[in-house]
Amino acid sequence: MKGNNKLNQLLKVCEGKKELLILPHNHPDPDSLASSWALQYLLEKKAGVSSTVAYDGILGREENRIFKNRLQIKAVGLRSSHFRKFSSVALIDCQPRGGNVSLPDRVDPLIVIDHHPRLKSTKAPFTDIQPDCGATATILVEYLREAELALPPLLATALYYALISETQHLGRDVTNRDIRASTYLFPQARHRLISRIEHPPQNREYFQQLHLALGKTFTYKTLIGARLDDVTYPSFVAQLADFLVTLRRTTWCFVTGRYRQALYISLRTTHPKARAGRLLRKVIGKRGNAGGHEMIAGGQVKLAGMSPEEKKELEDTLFKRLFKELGLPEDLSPTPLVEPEKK
Ligand SMILES: [Mn+2]
Repeated sequence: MKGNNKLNQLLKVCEGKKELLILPHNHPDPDSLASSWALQYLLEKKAGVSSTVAYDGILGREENRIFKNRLQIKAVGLRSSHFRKFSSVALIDCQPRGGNVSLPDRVDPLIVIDHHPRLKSTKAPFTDIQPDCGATATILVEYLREAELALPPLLATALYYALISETQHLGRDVTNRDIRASTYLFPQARHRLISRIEHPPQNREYFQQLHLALGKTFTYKTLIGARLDDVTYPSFVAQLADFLVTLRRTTWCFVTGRYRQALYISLRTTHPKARAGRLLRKVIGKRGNAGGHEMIAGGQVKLAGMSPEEKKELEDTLFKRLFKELGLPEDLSPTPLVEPEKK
């Protein structure tokens, strides 16, 4: 079996290593955090390697914060000193030069495990890139099963939540491998805890941000879009895109939002075979980075040094390029999603 080879290879590259730095992508989501934890657990038990999980950026979504807290995930904020302290690095749910992980150019990772399409530049002593998995968690579950390791209940819960949150309960960009992984995890996961994570208490700022965002949302034929200015956390862009694409008769959704010195972009579609990732890479081009699957894709463009006009122009360009790719006329006039209340 292929998995067997991969597990042995992974353990082999870790031979003689004492400590490893595990990096999920920036502003990590449950898939990247749970998968990082699973790798940490696997290597500790099977290779005697201890590791630290560190991430750059913030956990913005309340779901993600409560996920990390309730499941007691030991991930710390990334510091530049981490790269001096650790001689070996593993990238999880992302790839070097993918634009969404703060890996210094001079650092070559030892391990790269991801489910996004392989970047041409991705090279490491160990790589396992499986774009036909709906979540990186699936790849790690396969290793853990191969290694015949029993899972602590909270790790099983984290991996199960990673799978269902990444795939909207196995409805989006999934294959049989994801379903097998979730079937294995299901009896071990703590479902009441998962329900709490899925429905966290939200603060007022969240509703305020949602209100402002809906006011900036428009439709063009079967596209729904929003150009948010500053957002309070970057994953709000993806969160809003998931929400907006539920509008009846909508087949595409495109949302942009600015956070610090970057523009975050999310693309969603209701077509199961639409190759959203490829489309978004075409739209963004060399301006930034993008990755994704059939139905979901995300990307970033650096905004450092741009004037307000240049930022606007960039957003105009991205929307125009998207219209062209989708065959929408450029001169369509947008319809606001919600009309302001008449006094
Ligand atoms: Mn993922």
